[in-house]
Amino acid sequence: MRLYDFPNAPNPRRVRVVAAEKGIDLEYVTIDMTKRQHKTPEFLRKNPSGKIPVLELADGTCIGESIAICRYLEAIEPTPNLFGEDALEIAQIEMAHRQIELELMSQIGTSWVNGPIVAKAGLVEPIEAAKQRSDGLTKAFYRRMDKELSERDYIAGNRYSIADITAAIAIDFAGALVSLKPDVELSNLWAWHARVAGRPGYANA
Ligand SMILES: N[C@@H](CCC(=O)N[C@@H](CS)C(=O)NCC(=O)O)C(=O)O
Repeated sequence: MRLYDFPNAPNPRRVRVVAAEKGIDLEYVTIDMTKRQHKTPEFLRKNPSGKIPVLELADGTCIGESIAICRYLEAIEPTPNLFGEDALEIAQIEMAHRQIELELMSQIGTSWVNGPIVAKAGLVEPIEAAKQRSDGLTKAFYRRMDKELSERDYIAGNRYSIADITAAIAIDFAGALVSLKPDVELSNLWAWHARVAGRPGYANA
């Protein structure tokens, strides 16, 4: 299986981490986003959204959307389980993960799109007010995480799941490229981050 990927992009990284956790070997093909290779007619045939990641199977079937790909990997290699084992746990992980995607990752994405790096590339006219708002919502979500992580070791309960993978990758991206590193005083958040970052599957992907 081939993964269309780009090194600093957070969404393909989610797939790389899930594959590493499960010991699944993928062939990585770099799509250079700085050269707009994700918008070529050839790539748009693989994913009409013009976004990475895309997983291409041996018969040429293409799957877009990082979580659709991660769910495919979970179905072909169920161990370790990352999306929940029983009805309640599946629902709890889904709830926590949806909130991380919609209330944290998407806010970081808004700050990124309206920030200086994208503006310099001349792709989007930045809206400063949108950035101010999403910066504030991101920082408020960090404080919420810090409070919740004082009561449990992982985002969705007491074990590692896809919610931790998405949250840690979003935070790494926010710190490295969006000037939204969580404050050092958020000690529960940082202790959780160290637990996640210390996993070989996370660190090496
Ligand atoms: N919901 C999609 C989002 C994919 C996405 O936004 N990928 C970024 C890279 S991290 C991208 O390709 N951006 C290019 C664009 O939006 O034009 C997923 O989870 O795969």
